[in-house]
Amino acid sequence: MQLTRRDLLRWGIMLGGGAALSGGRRLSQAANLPESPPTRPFVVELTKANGGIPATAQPVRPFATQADPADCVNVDGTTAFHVHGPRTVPDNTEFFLIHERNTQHSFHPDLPLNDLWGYDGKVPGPTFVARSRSFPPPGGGRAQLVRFVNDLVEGRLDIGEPITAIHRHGGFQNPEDDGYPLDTFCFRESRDYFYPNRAEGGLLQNEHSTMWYHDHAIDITAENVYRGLAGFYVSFNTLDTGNETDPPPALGLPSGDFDIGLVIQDRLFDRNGFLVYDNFDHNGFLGDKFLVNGKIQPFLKVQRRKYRFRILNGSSARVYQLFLSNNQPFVAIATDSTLLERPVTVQNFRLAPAERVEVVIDFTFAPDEVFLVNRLQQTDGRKPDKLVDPGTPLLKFVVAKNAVRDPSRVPRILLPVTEGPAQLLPQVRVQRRFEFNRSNGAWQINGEFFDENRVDARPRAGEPEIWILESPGGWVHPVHIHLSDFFILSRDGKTPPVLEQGRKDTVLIGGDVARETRILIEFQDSREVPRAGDRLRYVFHCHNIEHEDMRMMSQFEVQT
Ligand SMILES: [Cu+2]
Repeated sequence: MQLTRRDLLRWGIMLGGGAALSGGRRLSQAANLPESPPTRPFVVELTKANGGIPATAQPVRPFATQADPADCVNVDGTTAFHVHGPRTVPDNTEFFLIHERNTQHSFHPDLPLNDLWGYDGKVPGPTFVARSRSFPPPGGGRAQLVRFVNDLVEGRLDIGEPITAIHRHGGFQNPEDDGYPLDTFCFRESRDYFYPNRAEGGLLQNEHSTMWYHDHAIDITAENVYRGLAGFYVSFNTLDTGNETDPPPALGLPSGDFDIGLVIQDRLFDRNGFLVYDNFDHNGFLGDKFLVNGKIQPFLKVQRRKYRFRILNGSSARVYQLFLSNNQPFVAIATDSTLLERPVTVQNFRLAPAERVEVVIDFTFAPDEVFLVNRLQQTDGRKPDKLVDPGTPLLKFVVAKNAVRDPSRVPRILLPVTEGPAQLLPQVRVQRRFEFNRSNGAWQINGEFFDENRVDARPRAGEPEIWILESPGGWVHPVHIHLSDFFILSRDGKTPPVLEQGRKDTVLIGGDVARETRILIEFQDSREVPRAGDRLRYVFHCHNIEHEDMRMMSQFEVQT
């Protein structure tokens, strides 16, 4: 009989906390994992036709909203915590209907089709496009309501559990719409998620750009995401209009076919070419094949002009450091959900799980072939090993022969920051410390496993706080805090590097990065009508998803 992660959690953490996991070393011993079969690099093109460039989610006719399901039983025996009645939505809300379903997915022509799970049967899922209601672009901003329906069956891969919750990562949304890990829905059930699409605190500087949505079900997130449940959710506003021909003050960033999300993931396959996942690896699962938008080492045809790429690390545990093969720099314009105040030119950048960096690459004078290369070697979940040369090319850009007219621009100021650390620090009255550590083969924050009955912080809405995130054990942890973005104040007492000076929702701590990271965070009430006297519950956790599933997660309640 094979023990699954679910069994471990049932018999281990659920019954006895850490003690029952004292055999964790033996239990977590990695199985004898295969090496993936060879695949020819750069034979698959990223196209709209093959899903390598994800389709845009299309709205449907408005439908009656429904109450949240309450009876889906999680693998640890819990049921939903937030069970609300039908959502009341603003009049012009856009409605979407997305089925989570099995799909026969082609990673590569040298491998057989794999029975994955996709939103709308797509891997990655369709890209949602939102327009802010706080600062709408021409055309107006609208709230969105998405009904996700669970049509998943186990199928031909023993990966994941058909129990799902959806988190819009980086999104400013209400607790019942945030994919709180207990708030799941099972086979043939559905759940409505309301996305306000408003800027946190009503500030232009907090307008969101690149979010993503993915599964967040308690204890099984890693497997469910690994099997395909992830997609992009992008947002535009009065400055970032999504149309490069709009005159200033619109930013004029590359748009339309020249604005492309790229999600990078690693995967492992058995000798027959079927996806492998190791339930016993609680340190962080690593693959030896690299996907961009669900395809192994694909290529993308580009024109001789500027492109905006929204690059997301959708891997479980792997950290990347990305370079261009022609030594051309990247012009970074956003980190995580938010545009930077000013564009930053970098030769390379690090990308931890769940982080996003948006870059503009100008191919006008590029050679005919340019490769996006990962030069960071990583052999286990602890931390990356070192930079290597030449590294692994992930994606080949095939550059067209002739230059084209390029109306897009990268202005010197992208999103002015009016409430930065200088304005917020004098208001700070509360400081909290969170230590991320390993215990008996599982993962803890301040010496505790995630427990839905325990709340570890009660910040007040609108009152900025300093959180000190510490990883003393030498492991790296990409820490993600739901609801609100934050500023990184310091890395082991030093000013953070330039790409960490914008607003973030995920921060890599520990390892060679920094033992102690200080952040400045202020939570806001995301409800349509904020109300005093409530407690809004959200989680924060390690986004090395195996660590998250082995309970390196905690929760806070925003006091309104
Ligand atoms: Cu971790």
